[in-house]
Amino acid sequence: MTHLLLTNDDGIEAPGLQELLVALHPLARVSVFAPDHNWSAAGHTKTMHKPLRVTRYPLSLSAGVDPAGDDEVEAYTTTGAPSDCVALALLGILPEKPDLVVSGINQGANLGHDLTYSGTVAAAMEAVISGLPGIAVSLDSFESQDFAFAARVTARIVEQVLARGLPPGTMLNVNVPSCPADQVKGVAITRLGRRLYRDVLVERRDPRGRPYYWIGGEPPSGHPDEGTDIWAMASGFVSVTPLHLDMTAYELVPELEAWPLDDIV
Ligand SMILES: [Mn+2]
Repeated sequence: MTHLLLTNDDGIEAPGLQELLVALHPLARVSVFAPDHNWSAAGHTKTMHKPLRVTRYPLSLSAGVDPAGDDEVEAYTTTGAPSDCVALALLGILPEKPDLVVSGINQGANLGHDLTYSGTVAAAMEAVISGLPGIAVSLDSFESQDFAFAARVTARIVEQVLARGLPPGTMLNVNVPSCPADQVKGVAITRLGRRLYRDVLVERRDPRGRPYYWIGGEPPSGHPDEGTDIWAMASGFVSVTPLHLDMTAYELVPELEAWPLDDIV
């Protein structure tokens, strides 16, 4: 039977994970391995300098709606980051290796340069590094708790990935607009856009008068270049961006080969 590993970066109690669990359950056996607290913007972490705890977590399809329901799923929570969750699961805590790793549904879009910060995307990248396909899914809202449409979209994409596979070393980054489902224009296959961050330095004083800092400011905006993930969110499309982990700037290789560095050795 097909086996999915579900994780996220908002933590195992997040409503986006619960909604996705319910949507994916009819497609496959689903195991959950998610952090015990919110790791948003934790990026790709490999915890090396402290031990990681793993505990079984009582997660069920009915999520407390039916306390007597016998619908508990195999779920684990850890003190580690989202990428640690995937590593721990695949290194042997899950008795059977999954066929696909799905991360989400994140509260807040992951677009353009966000991918370098995102714990949601990092978990899918960890799957790719381990030789499995990965899908990261985010809802373009920091407030809306309505993950139903995003969960349905993800189930459809998961079906396609299970049927067709993804080439080795690749993953999908999915973002879903948070407008009502009947206003979504369709699915756009996109490239990464360019984020515009509006971070500001916020200085405060501790009780002993010493300064400390927050990275504050407004949520990021972005350049809505047509065909990008940022454009898709601005235009009401579901965005599906195929990614690989090869970050080489191939166009720069010939230029750098022309640099006069031959006399170094
Ligand atoms: Mn998050």
